[in-house]
Amino acid sequence: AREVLEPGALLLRQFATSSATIYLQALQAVAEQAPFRHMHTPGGGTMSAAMTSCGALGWVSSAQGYAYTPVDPLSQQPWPTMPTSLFALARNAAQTAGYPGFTPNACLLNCYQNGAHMGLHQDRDEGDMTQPVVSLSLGRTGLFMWGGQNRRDRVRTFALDHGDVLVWGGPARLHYHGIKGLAPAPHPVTGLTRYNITFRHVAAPS
Ligand code: MD5
Ligand code: FE
Repeated sequence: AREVLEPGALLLRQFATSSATIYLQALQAVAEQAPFRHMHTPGGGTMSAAMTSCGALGWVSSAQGYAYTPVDPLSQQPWPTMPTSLFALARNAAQTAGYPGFTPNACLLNCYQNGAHMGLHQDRDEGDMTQPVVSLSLGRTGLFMWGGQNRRDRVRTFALDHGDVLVWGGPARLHYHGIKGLAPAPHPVTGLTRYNITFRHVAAPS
């Protein structure tokens, strides 16, 4: 099923469900090389979602700020290669949503356990705003908050279930969004854990 949240933003419910086992295996393989970790924020806090990355560039947060880096600061090695199954899923979802030729080079993996959330924010570190962001939800249901171009705009909440894919671009690319929390019920495969994988095209720094 396709739900247009608003122009540029499409929710492809259950788009990834039939191959979800493959995506979860790919995620585990990435996490073996580059483990999930709780990053620090420029404001002095610690993120409640644990994160890691794969692909040419990984997103890192630290006391120094946010950045996309080619090297994992934990291992000082390049991030793991983006699994071809994940690249293909993202490209296929973007194409389905009307963004052909998506070439993600940064893949951020988020892991939410009880009590984890992600405050309202914009994704604005990518440099290239012409390509969409694609997000894949796996495991326990997350409560997704979705606002507008201004922080004070009205926020709606949607459940993001196992296998749901969001594609976000064009006029919606800079909308505020976040994760309020997790639904109470455990997931049959991942238990109390929710994973979210976002795919972006990050421009070379100029
Ligand atoms: C998550 N992740 O479920 C959330 C939401 C992030 C992030 O927000 O930056 O890692 S995934 C849905 C999403 C991703 C990127 C952009 C937008 C929504 N958006 O512009 O609304 O872990
Ligand atoms: Fe985001």
